[in-house]
Amino acid sequence: MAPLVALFFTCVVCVLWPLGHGQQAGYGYHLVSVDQGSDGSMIGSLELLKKTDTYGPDIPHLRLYVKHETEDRVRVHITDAETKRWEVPQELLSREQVPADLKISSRKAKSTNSAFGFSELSGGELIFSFVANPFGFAIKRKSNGDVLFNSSYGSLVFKDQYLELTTGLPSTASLYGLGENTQPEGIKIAPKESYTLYTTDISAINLNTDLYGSHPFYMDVRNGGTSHGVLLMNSNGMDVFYTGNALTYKVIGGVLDFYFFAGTSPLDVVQQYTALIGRPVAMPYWAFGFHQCRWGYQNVSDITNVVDNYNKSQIPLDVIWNDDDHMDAAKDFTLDPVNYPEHKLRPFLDRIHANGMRYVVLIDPGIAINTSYGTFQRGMADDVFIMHDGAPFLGQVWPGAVYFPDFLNPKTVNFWADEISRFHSMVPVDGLWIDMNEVSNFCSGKCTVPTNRSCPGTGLPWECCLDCTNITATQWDVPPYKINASGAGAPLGFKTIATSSVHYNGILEYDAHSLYGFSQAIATHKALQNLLNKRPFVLTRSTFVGSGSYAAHWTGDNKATWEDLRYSISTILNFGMFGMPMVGADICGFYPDTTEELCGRWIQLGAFYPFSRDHSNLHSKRQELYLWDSVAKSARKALGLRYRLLPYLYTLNYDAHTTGAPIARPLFFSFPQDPETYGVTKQFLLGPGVLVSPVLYNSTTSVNAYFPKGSWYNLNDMTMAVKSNGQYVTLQAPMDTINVHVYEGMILPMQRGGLTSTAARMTPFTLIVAFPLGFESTGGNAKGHLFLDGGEDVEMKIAEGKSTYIDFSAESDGKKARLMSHVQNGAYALSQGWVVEKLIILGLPSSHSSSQLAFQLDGKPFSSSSFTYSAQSHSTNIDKSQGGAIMDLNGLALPLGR
Ligand code: MIG
Repeated sequence: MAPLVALFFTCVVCVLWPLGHGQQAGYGYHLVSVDQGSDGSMIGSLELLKKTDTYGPDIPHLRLYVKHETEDRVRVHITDAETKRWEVPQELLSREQVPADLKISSRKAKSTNSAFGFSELSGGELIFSFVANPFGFAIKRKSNGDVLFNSSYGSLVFKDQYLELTTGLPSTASLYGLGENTQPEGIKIAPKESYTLYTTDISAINLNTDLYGSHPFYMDVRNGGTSHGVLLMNSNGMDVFYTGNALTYKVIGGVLDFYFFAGTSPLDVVQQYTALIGRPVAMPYWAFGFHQCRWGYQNVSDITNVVDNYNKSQIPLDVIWNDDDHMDAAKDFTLDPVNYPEHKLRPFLDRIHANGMRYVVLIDPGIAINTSYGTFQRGMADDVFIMHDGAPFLGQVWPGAVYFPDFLNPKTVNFWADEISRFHSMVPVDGLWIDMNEVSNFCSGKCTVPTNRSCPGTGLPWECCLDCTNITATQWDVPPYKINASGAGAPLGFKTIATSSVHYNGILEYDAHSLYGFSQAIATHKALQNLLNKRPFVLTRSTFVGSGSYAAHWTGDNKATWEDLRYSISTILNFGMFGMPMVGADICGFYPDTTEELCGRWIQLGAFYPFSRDHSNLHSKRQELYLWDSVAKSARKALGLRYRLLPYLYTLNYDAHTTGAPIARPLFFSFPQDPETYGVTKQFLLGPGVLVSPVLYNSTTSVNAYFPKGSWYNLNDMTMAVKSNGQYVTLQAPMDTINVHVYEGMILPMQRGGLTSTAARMTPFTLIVAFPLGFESTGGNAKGHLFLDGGEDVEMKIAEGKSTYIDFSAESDGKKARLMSHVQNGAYALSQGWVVEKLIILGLPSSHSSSQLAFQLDGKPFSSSSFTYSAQSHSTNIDKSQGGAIMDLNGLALPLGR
C-alpha cells in the first residue's frame, strides 16, 4: 500500500466511524429442550424470546450443539435450526463435523434448569454449564471452578446477517490475539478498542485497524499464569469489542462456532489450538537464513551486485528476492524481456544456486486481461475466475484490468499449479511470495473498462482508472450492520472484490472474503510441493485461521520509524500464537527512507525475527545492509550470532511443526507465574530460553530489560551473567550490539556460522550448557534437544537414514557434572560428519581454572592436551577427534573438581 492511501485511511476515521454501535439488537433466546447426541454431545433447542428489527429479522429457532471433542477442548456451536448456514469449508480447514442429521427430539418447553435435571456437561478439564431462560452458557475450569467465559453477560442475537454474543471477563485477565492488528499499546489487548477482523489491504502503519489477516482467536492468561484459548471459527467480517470486563462479538454472518482450549500453560493453549487448526508448516533450512528484497531492483545486474556486495562485506545472505520487477508489465509468470531476460536470469540463478543460495519472487492474484497472455487464455478456458452478474468480476491491480482466480474452485487449484510449473521451467524459483491477496483491488464497485481513455496509465500507479459505480442494491454489498472496515466504516467492497460476487458452488464473496489469501496459500503450497518434491516455501500477506499450515507471513508495509520498529514485536508474537510462527517484519522499514541508526538497530532486532528479511519500497532509498559501515558491522555481529544459532532455530521449527510451539514467544510463555512478564513487549524469547532485548529508541546505548528470576548469560561473549530476582536490569548496548541471553537450564546447540545457511549447516557443533550461576555449590540441571535432517525433505520427522534427533541433559550435584545425550537415528548425523568440537559450560565461577577440572569420556579421562579451558569465557574446547561425532556424547562425564 502506498503512503498516500495510508494517509487517506487515517483521515476518514473521524468522519465515518461512530455509526449505530450502541443499539440493543436483540433480547435473547430460551432453551426449551435438551437432548443427548449419540456422539456424546448435547443438543439444545432455542426459541426466540422477543423480536427486534435492528439489523434484520431474528432467526426464531436455533440449534445448540456442545461437544467435548478432546480432554482439553470443548466446542459450542449455535446455528439456525431449520436452514443450513455458511461455515468455513472443510476443504480448507478439516475438522470434526457437526453430525448432519441432528434431530431435536423433544420440543417440550421447560423453563428452568431444574426441569432438565442438570445444568452442566463435563467431559474434560472444561465444564459447559447453562441457564435456560434467557439462555446463556458458561465455560468453567474443572480444577479450580474458574469461570472462563460467560455469555449471560449480554443477550444472544442471531439474525441472518448479524450475530452478537458477549462474555464477561474478570478485569484481571490478560488477553492476547484478535488480529491482524498493529497494537501501539503492546502485546496485551487494551480495553475500549474495537478489533475489526476482515482481511484488508491496509498497511501495518495503521494502528488498531483490520489489517491483512483475520484471526478470531484470543488467549486469556489469569493470575498465576493459568491460561486458556477461545476461537470463534467464523470467516465473516466482525467487530470485537473489549471493555476490560467484557468482550462482545458482532459478526455479520456464518455461525457461532466457539472452541475453548483448556491450557493450562500458554504453550499448552497453542498446542491445543494448532491441534485443531493444523500444525505450522515445516520451513526449509534456508528459510532461516537472511533474506534481501526490494521493490525496484532494476535488472539482473542490479540483483547480481547486491549478492556480490553482501559477499564482499562478509554479511550472511541466503535468499535474494524479486518483487514484481522481473515481470513483463506486472503480469504473473512472465519475465521482463529487457531487464530480466531468461538468458541473463538463468545464469545468475545457476551461480547463486551453486553457492547454496536461493531465489524467491512475488506473484499477485489478479490475472491481466490480455488475450495474448497465456495465463489469461488458460484461465478463461478453464473458467477459474470469481464471477459477478454472470461475468468474471473486473478489477484493477498493477497490470491494469484483471480477473481474480477463485481458489475455492478445484479447477483453479489445478490451473494455478500448472501456471507455477510452466513458470518454474523458465525460472527455477525456490519459493513464492503471494502478495495483495486480501484480495486487494485498486477499484471499488462494479466496473467497466473505460472506452474513452487507456487503462492503466493515468496519474498515480495505484489509482483506479476503471469506470466504477458503487453497488448498493444488494444486502451483501451493504449489510444492515456495518463493521468498522478499514478502520473507517468503509463499505465491505472498498478496494476489494464486490461482496455480492460469487465463487465456486455459489459461495458468496460476502462469506468467503477473508479466506482468499488462505485458499491461495494452500493452492500455492500444494503446487510447489508437487512440482519440486521438496518442502515448499510460501510467503503470504493475507492469512486466516489455519494459514500457518501452509505459509510464512510478514507483517506488511511498515514505516521506517522507531515506533514501527517497536510495534513489530507484538505482531510477530501474535502470529506465533495464531499458529503461524514463521513471521517477520520488513527490516529497516518499508517506507519512507530509513536512517543509518534505525537500520542498524533494526537488523539487530530483525536478526532474531523467525523470518528475517530486509525489504523496501520502490520510492525509498536503498537499504541493503552493506551500504553503511555501522549497519554492516551490526549485521555481521547480529546475523553472525543468528547463523551460529541456526541449529537451535531449526530445532524450534521442528518443535513448531510437531507441537505448535511458537518460535518467537512472549516472556510469559516460559514464566507464566510471573505477572510482570504479561505486558513485556520490548523483549521476547526465541524458544524456551533465549532472551532478545533490543534497543528500540534512537540515540540510546543502554536497555532497561526485564529478567525473570534466575541466571541469564550473555550469548555475545558468554561472560557476563545476570542473576535476577525477577527485575529490570540496565544493560549496555553499544551501537553495534544487541543483548541476547540464554537462560539457566538450557543446552543450546550452536555451530560455527557462515555466509550461507548451506555452509553453516555443515560446520562442527558447540554445545552451550547453562547451569545456574553458582551451581558448583548448589548443583543444577540443564537440557536441550536438536533435530537434524537434510533441510528440505517434504516431511520433517524422525526417520531412519533421513534425520537424527538428540535429547541432551546435564546434571550436577555440585561436585561433578555429567552430560548425556540420548540419540535417535544417529547414523544420519554420522553420515553427514557432524561432530561436537566444543562445550561451553556456563555457571562456573571464573576462579575455576583448568587444573581443577578433569574430563572423562566413557569413564576414561581425557588427556590434558585434548581440551583447553578458559576460565574467562567459561568454555571448554574438546579436541574433535576425542569429542567425536555428536551421537558419541553418551556418557561424557565432566567432573568439576578433584
Ligand atoms: O501495493 O509489490 O506489501 O511488500 O513491495 C503494493 C509491491 C504492492 C505490497 C507489499 C509490498 C510490495 C508491494 N506490494
